[in-house]
Amino acid sequence: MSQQSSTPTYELLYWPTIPGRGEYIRLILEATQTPYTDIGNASSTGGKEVMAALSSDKTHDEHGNPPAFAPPMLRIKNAGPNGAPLLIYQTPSILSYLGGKLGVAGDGSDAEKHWVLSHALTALDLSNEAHDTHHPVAVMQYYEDQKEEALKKSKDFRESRITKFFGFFERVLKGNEEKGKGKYLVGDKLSYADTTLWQVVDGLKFAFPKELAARETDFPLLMGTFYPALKDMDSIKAYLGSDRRLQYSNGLFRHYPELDRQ
Ligand SMILES: N[C@@H](CCC(=O)N[C@@H](CS)C(=O)NCC(=O)O)C(=O)O
Repeated sequence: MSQQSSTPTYELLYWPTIPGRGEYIRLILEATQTPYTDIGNASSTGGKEVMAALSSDKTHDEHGNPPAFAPPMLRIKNAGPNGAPLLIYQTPSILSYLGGKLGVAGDGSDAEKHWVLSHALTALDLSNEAHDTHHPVAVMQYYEDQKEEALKKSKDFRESRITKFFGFFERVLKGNEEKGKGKYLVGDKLSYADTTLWQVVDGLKFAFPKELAARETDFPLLMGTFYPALKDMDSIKAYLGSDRRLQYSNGLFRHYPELDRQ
């Protein structure tokens, strides 16, 4: 699916139909109204194209890019050596690349650039821990085969990890309140750390609705200012209302009622 019919510079390669970690990339492209093609969802053969880019037996692709371990990947036209397409992977590597190109990595200073990266990495740590609540033992096995461990993992995640991470981000927002007004983690404008944290909070609201509702007022800046403000930003609001925003299902953020607060 793409925002326009001409061929955009940026191509997202991610599994079709689920938001997953691809969503961290989509959100910053959408927030900045940057045209892109979501290869996995753009056609019925998109999934195969994503798979082909991951082909495990190659040492390089036809343009000289080294192999990518896992999606999301970003392909950028003419950005590689000798004008070849550049292929990069790892969510934070892609975000950091786009952050610099799209002006959403702070004010251009080294300080803000690295604060943005650090906060985005911390939000992605929380995202990884959320994934581990339903797959605490083996990534490639079914949830049903690790349910007992998932119950224990989720209890600890809900009671100590969500609170620790949310408490941390509340403190960051508070420390930056003069410039960021509770809406931005760094400085006085949107960065990819904000969109990444927003997506983690939104995913957790889907996965653990009771837990998040119970904790809503414990983090007034994060839940009362930051979360609704980003959701209400014109570009993000338009995106969230479009069919490009995929529904949560059996991906990174999953809703199993038994793992939520009882
Ligand atoms: N740290 C990587 C994790 C990538 C990852 O786990 N991707 C998932 C989809 S969201 C996948 O398909 N992984 C395959 C695997 O790990 O074997 C990132 O943030 O990009």
